[in-house]
Amino acid sequence: MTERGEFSHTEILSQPEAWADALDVVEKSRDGLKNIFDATYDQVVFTGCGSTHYLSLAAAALFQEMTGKIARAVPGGELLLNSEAAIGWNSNPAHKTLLVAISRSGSTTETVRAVEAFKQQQRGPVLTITNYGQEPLAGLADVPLVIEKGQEESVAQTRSFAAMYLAAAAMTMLAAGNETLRGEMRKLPAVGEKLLKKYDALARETGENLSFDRFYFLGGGARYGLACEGNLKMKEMTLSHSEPFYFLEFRHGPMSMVTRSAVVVGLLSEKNSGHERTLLDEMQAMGGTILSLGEAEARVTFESGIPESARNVLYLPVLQLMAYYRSMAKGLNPDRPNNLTAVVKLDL
Ligand code: F1P
Repeated sequence: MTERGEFSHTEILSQPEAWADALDVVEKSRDGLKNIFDATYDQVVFTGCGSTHYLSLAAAALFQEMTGKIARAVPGGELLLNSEAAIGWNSNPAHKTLLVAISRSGSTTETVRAVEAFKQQQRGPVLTITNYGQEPLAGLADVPLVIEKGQEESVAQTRSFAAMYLAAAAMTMLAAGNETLRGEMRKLPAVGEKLLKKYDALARETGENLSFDRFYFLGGGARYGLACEGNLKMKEMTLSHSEPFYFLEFRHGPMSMVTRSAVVVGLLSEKNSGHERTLLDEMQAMGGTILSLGEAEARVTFESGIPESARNVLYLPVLQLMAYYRSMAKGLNPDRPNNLTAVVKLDL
């Protein structure tokens, strides 16, 4: 019999191993991936549900930034039910779309059915990123990326998400022909280990402070999707009000919600940190508690020495730990969130 929260805690702390596995999987699949990326396609669509939709948001932004190709994220349910609005070009079969389907389980109904329809309509090649290679999704891919070390018992995704994100980021560097950055990513597991140890106390102190009743996660560019995931962890694991925003968007209304019981989490970039820090200072002046994360001069400081576009996974561990500690402090079980199952199966 496992203790309440034991799976989540173990999985969060062990995730650097899963990160290394993700990088190995991309390396082993590099020839198959290069064939796909060297072929012609007009756009890339990343799809997933829940956490893996948020992963898709982060991956699409990074892919677009690194390759210059049009890339976007579409939830699996939208790709299945509103494909014309989601990716268009039904009317012009000449346009090719590269579909990257992401799913921890590899069996979420919307994602699997959307990929089946995409293939049936012969819209283009399919890549998948998953943790369970025996489930349907992997079998639908031209090149399946299966990160077994990311498998987990907890319903809330933690190490699975970070590992799948790393695979997507490493695949992106391959597509961009940037082997230097893909090589730099090999340093990430060691930095992840360091962050999990160095900031465990901070994550615990913030997580266990139940005077906080609302959490806002701010991020820009490829960091916005990760801000969305931090928001979902807070909802799933702790049943707390939380919301993600693009950094500067927060001023345009939502900041009215900042009170002394609010935590504003800033996923600081390197190039825009001036604007971002100014906004966080304003929120602090309103009484909010600030938690900034970034490479330097932040409450959680990575000091990784890794270039910005290769290190975004580093925002995740402390945010996952904070949600875990809050869940435990509230007497909840982060392994089994309210009303949730590990996989959503529908009779569509
Ligand atoms: C997708 C998902 C998770 C969510 C919950 C239910 O699963 O919606 O994002 O946190 O666990 O399933 P998957 O397609 O990534 O397996």
